[in-house]
Amino acid sequence: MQNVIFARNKTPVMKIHSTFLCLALLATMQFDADAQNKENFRGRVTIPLKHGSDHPGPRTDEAMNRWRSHGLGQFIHWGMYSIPGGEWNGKTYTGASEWIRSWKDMPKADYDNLYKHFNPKGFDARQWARMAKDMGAGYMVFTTKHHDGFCMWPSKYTDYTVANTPYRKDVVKQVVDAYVAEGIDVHLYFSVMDWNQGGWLYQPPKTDEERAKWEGFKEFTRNQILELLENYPQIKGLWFDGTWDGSWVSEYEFAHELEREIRAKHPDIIIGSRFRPDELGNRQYDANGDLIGDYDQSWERDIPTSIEQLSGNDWDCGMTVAENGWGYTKNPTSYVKTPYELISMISECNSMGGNFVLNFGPDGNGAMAPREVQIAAEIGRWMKTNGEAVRGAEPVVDIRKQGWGFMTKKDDKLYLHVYNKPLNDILRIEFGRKTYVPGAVKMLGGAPLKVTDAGRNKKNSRLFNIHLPESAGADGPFVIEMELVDNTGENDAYQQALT
Ligand code: JFZ
Repeated sequence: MQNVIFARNKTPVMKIHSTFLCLALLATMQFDADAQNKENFRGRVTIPLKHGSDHPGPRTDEAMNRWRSHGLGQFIHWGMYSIPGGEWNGKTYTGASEWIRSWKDMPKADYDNLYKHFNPKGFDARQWARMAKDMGAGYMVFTTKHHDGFCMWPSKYTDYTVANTPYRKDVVKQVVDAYVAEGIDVHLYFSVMDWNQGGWLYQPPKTDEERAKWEGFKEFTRNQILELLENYPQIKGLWFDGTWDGSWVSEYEFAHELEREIRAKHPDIIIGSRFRPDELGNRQYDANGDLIGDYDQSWERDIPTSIEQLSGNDWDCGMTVAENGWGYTKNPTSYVKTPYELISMISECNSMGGNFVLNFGPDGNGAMAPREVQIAAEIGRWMKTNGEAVRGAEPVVDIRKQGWGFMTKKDDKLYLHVYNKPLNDILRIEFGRKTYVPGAVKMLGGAPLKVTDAGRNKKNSRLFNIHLPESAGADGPFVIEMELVDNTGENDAYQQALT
């Protein structure tokens, strides 16, 4: 029997206490021998957990179906770090710009006084929302409080908020109202780690004094989260972050109780896998490999190589435009992705059932960076023609993946997202025996395409050639829509030579 339990292909769960493992092994030894021979047993140990996954398997309620259907979202990181934009005193910080406070070359006092200068004359939430709408985003995630602890809403529980800046107005409210008015769902980002509230600890408290402060911090965190729910009841989800340190990881019971409280107040709310650990210290996936929360939040700036890696779970992929950094960065020191690359990531994530959430970092004055405005416009242009292959589209698991790109589907429509156009202008598609044959085929936003029968292969799969016009792709990536016609009743097959 294997003793290492894999939460998913990527992360072996190592933090299983040995005493617990022994108990679990003893328990499994009492299994009837037949059970061990069952095909699906595969040596998996099921550990009884009080604070593991609350719903193994995806949620299927309307709110979750809606979230799943978005396909494309917008992330916005906006806070006091947007003022320096990755530079201070003429020096450039090569780390993520929203982490600049942790840089040795920026004095803490300088950072902690930035809020006194926050007066973003260029901030217009309705303009941001229109830009997101034109880009084709179905939802957005906004940073209410990042690790620095600065609150973009007038929280009652600290003075370190927008209410005490020259600007004074509630930023979160403006963002929520503007996006909701555009029909874009809003999720709020909230960092549990807080560098400003004096009670934050990295490790569990050791002294009485630390314990008292830490209890105060937990209450403060609970108050702020409930305050956000109370102030902005229109939100659809909470996107938690800063939950990786030992202090919070040891609070599995408190965090679980708080999650229950949030859900009781806001029954449809969507919460990702980053909020709370199980009682054995496993994060994202519990000791049994079941997802904690409603969707897998661990694919950050990363895309799975196959849908199997997701074990059927919902997921999102938060992506930065530069390689590193979410906040405004005057001069990125890392590679900046092109619109083409980002569009291909939309297709790639959607072909595996994930939402692609592209990050924007407006500057300290509230203006979107010109490079990001340009990217949003290019994506919007692509989405206008091809968005139906993203919004509400599902991954394809019963048609073999082919090298020209990615597939999604919706009802009886298959979408072929083409990124590698064959030099002969012939796109090959293979349908397994007794699955489908093509019906009408056309370019999204374009003309019908000719399809010819290309016979069968050794497996008796049916092959079809889609004939592309030479001009296809001249304008960027394109999507072919193909009606799928049921072919499960086919009787034809080649007699293969017996070998
Ligand atoms: C966190 C933040 O530190 C960062 O500034 C940004 O807000 C981002 C969205 O979230 O960074 C993380 C958190 C978790 C992982 C990676 C980066 N992770 O689980 O791989």
